[in-house]
Amino acid sequence: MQKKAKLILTEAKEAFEKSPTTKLLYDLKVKYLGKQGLFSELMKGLGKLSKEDRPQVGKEVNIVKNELESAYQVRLQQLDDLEMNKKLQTEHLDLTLPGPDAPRGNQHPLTQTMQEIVGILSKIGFTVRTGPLIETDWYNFEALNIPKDHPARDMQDTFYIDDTHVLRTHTSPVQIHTMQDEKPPIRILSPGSVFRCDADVTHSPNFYQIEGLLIDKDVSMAHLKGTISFFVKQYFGTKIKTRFRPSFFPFTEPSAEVDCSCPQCNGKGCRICSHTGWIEIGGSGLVHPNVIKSAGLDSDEFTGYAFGFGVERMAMIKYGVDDIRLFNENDVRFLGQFN
Ligand code: FA5
Repeated sequence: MQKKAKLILTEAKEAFEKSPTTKLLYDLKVKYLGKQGLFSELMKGLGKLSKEDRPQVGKEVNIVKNELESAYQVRLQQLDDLEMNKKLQTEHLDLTLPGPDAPRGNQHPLTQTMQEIVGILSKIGFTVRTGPLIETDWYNFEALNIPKDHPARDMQDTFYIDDTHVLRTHTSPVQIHTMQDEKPPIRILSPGSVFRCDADVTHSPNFYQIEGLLIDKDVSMAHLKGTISFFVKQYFGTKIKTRFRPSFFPFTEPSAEVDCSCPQCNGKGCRICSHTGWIEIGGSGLVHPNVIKSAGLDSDEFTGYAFGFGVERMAMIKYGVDDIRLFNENDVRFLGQFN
């Protein structure tokens, strides 16, 4: 048996030496050292030997097998080196080629929309002011001329925190904070998160509004209309028209809903504008004297206008997005389109 083992070793070593590639060398390894290879076959013969001879013969055959395994490793290393050298001689690495581009992130479309709106209105003197997300009932409602039990409270489904605190339902309370803190003339914008118990494809329970407030002397609807028409043309394009529809907000008098002609169909009527040619973007009006008084200013001396736009609504109209939930799903295939 030992003799046979040595014969296999000699034959295999010769075959390993002659093998020109690592692939063929591996095939030889299987032939000689594999589970069903020649050595395994030989080992089966151990069982036929006497108990006394078996350990010694087994030991010697194993030594031969180990020698064959190291012969394989030596040849493998030689072939690996040869193949690598050949590659290095024939293939060239061009270190001057640019690497693959790292994927670039971009700002969230709502952040971009808010920055764009602020950018436009800051050109005509508006500055940014923020307010708390948790408001007292007084700031969110009463100071804005919405007393308790007033039916107007039903216009906004409110998340109450306790009897006197709410998640603000609109950015209008910032009007009060600003009038309390600053002296007229006041010209501010307030972008931020608001909350309402409201959810469908165009309504979200947590969305963004941008509030505008101007307080000065002798402010009229003409000033409001001029500002909003300027803004709409800057944001959507010069072809877009603005329409003011009489409406009701307790904190403005008179009040008007602001519509713009649909930028997707240029006012012809499409799915985005429910085939009316017009889309509502927000509410507006002249600040109610009661609101000016609540904030501690003299309503005989000062007048003002205010408006509040839905930021998601503005982005949806401009980019033709038909489902508000897309903004919060964090799908990079959607968000990456606003690069
Ligand atoms: C208000 O919130 C008033 N505070 C706006 C205002 C400010 C009027 C100053 C007068 C003076 P309204 O509830 O209509 O109004 O909301 C304003 C805009 O927010 C809507 O036109 C719409 O664009 C957007 N909006 C309202 N509810 C949702 C919602 N659930 N999801 C997304 N956008 C909404």
